[in-house]
Amino acid sequence: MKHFISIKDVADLTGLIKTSKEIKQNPHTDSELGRNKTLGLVFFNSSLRTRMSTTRAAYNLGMNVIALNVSSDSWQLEFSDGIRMDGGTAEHIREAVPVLCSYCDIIGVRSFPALVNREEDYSEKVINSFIEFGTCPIVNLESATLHPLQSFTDMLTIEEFKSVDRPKVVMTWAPHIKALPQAVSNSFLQWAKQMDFELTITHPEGLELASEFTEGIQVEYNQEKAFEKADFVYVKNWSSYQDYGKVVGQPDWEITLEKLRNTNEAKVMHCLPVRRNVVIADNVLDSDHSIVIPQAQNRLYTAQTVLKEILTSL
Ligand code: AN0
Ligand code: CP
Repeated sequence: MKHFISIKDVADLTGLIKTSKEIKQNPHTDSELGRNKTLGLVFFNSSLRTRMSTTRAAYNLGMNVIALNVSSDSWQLEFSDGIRMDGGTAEHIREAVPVLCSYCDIIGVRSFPALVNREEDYSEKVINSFIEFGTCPIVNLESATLHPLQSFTDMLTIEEFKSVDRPKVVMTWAPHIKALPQAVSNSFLQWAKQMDFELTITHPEGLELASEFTEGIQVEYNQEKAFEKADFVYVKNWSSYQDYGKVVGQPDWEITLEKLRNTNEAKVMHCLPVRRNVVIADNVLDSDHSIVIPQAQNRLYTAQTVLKEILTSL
């Protein structure tokens, strides 16, 4: 594996999931693989899971890790070409990335969308600049439109918790007070499509995601109907794609225990962080339905799998 940007960088998904299960059983088998190699983690936005799990994964492989919080620690970076840099930006991405690559063997990048200009966000300017100007492998730690480390984790988690060969997996929109990216949802669909799932999306009308991600997947606007016999309920808020970045209310779409009664004792998943009693009710998060903690724990093993794949092909 050269870069890890999306599912398109995965040649063998079944094999990748198998490797992550092996790493989970024996996380210290490859503790020499990354000896004298350094992972750089570049954060344009906040993180708890991605930062900690990727760091721990790198340590399990014997790597060194350096993290940079761009917004608070570093220079404000310029991405536009041919401009006179007499404003707020002090360093151009054309210098910053090659310099970072001269210190690091692999670089992970987290950069959320601005949620103002759809075309600009969906052009993936930030992560593509790291690929274009970098000389080392790049790992997507959640870009403007995709979060592949999360999705890989979600597939591993469903594989572990499923009780039937072909589970019914329902991805549901849920309310939130802020404008959130579509990245987790887009990416979940990209990965889930490759699995043997009965896959359904449910959301209020008008909250359709980009058709490139939803093509071929059943959309059910009635949440109650969508939940019938579900084995997994995957919960995520996203801001509007059509009316780009708009926050949609709909508090009645919150996931409550009552709503799970016609499911097949569904396991409830969420990438976290989750706002309690806005997105998911306490009585769900504190019940046996919730698998959000083992799901988050799996971030460690999938991150380690991706780093191992890249280290092996350096
Ligand atoms: C982010 C999102 O929705 O993409 C990160 C999730 C992993 N969530 C928030 O900003 C709350
Ligand atoms: N799920 C996830 O990526 O969490 P963080 O934003 O805390 O990294």
